[in-house]
Amino acid sequence: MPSEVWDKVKDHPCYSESAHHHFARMHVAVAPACNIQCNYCNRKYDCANESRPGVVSEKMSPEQAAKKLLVVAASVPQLSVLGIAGPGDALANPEKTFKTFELAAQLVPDIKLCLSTNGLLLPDYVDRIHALNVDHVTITINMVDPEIGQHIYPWIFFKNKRWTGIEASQILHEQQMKGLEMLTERGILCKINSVMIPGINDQHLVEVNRAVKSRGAFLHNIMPLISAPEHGTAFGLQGQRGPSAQELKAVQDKCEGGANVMRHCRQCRADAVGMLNEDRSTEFTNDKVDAMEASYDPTPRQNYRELVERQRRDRMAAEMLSLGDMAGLRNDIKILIAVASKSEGKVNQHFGHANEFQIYEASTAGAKFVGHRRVDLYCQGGYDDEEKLPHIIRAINDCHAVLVAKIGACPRDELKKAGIDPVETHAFEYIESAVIAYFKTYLQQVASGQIMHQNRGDADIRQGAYTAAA
Ligand code: CLF
Ligand code: SF4
Repeated sequence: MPSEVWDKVKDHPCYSESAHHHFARMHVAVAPACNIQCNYCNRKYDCANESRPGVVSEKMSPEQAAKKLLVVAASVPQLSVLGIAGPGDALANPEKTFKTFELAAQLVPDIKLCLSTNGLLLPDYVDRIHALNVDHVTITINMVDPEIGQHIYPWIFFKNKRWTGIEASQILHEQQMKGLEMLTERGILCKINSVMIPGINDQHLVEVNRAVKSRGAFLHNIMPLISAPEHGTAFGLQGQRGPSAQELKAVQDKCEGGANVMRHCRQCRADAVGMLNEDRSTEFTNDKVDAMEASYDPTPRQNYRELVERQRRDRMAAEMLSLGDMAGLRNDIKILIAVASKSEGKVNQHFGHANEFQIYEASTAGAKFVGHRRVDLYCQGGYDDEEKLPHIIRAINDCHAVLVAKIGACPRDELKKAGIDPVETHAFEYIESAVIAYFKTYLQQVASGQIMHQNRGDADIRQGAYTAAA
């Protein structure tokens, strides 16, 4: 990656997989209105592009958003990005969105500004986005063929008129492509979000990937449809299902070689605060922020960035070291390994405390991050919730092993029965080197005949994103 691009993404938890182990984002919900209807969104809830439907956010003014940024930056040194991702569309609320960015840049000059939009009004605002130094823009593009689009978008509102059917999708598509081209011409990094809807656009996403790559998109984030009936979305009510874990991975894999594929998106809320795998929004509600005082101090933030640079160097050195000695081992085997990690890119979480597992694909080429699986907590603070265990096992059912800092006897036995190896021996190691070390042992056991390699089945994707701790 060219160094000027790396400098832009290395601290952005969404644009760099490596950064998401170290850096946090916050969203401010200053944009309630929307100008289109997506069949996966229920307007009573947050924007499904960037948050789970079903979690109501507190809306706020640009001034409240700026104060919240100051407070969060003072107490969360990992914070590197301020995003506007709804709960409607950032550009359907342009004055509030741009005022918020102006205030943010004045108050916390080292914050990155990030905007997410459906793209309908993008061509009108690209120059303003550029002038404000917003150098990360996400466009949700679910199709490049209006025939397909008409099954996703029942209507749009454009130039004082409501459009429906194929005409609506044609306009949306043209605006999205034009907006993307205008952004990349100006050197703004663009990420494309696509919701994978089985039977509607799943196979078409490869074409979407090609189309956005040819227009300069930096990253393509393919996310599973969330469509539980209780969310009240059109798709949810029609019984439209989301993809399984292996279906999602297959489409992401097919897109490899085109625009870079993002696989670590957590489909967060429009008011999310914290690392991608957590939500601290309830610590920073409007009334709590009103009562707090804060001022901008760059020193702890700079110290934290230096610490991360040291950890990154260590992690890479450990990975390189572990990659030795692969010669002679079978290179036709790939396995998935689930990892419980809370921070720093290490195997450092107890099985029962994990609200997600990171999934790595191990092969003789190394350890590659391929996704994550959200789960309900097994340990409920003082007791274990046995009913959760079958769901957790189904979420990592396609994995051969799960690496954890620690695990109790009951889940260990159940995992073994399901054919998943629970492993504590790599506790507190960096993930990549731990995954490679486990895989080497696995291949050696296959070579010696101690075990027989078998492919695993599919796994479930849990509906819904993180909710804040109570
Ligand atoms: Fe927010 Fe989006 Fe910016 Fe990230 S989220 S506006 S690019 S700072 Fe990130 Fe959240 Fe996925 Fe979005 S994990 S939903 S991709
Ligand atoms: Fe909902 Fe976002 Fe689609 Fe608007 S763009 S309908 S808020 S998902």
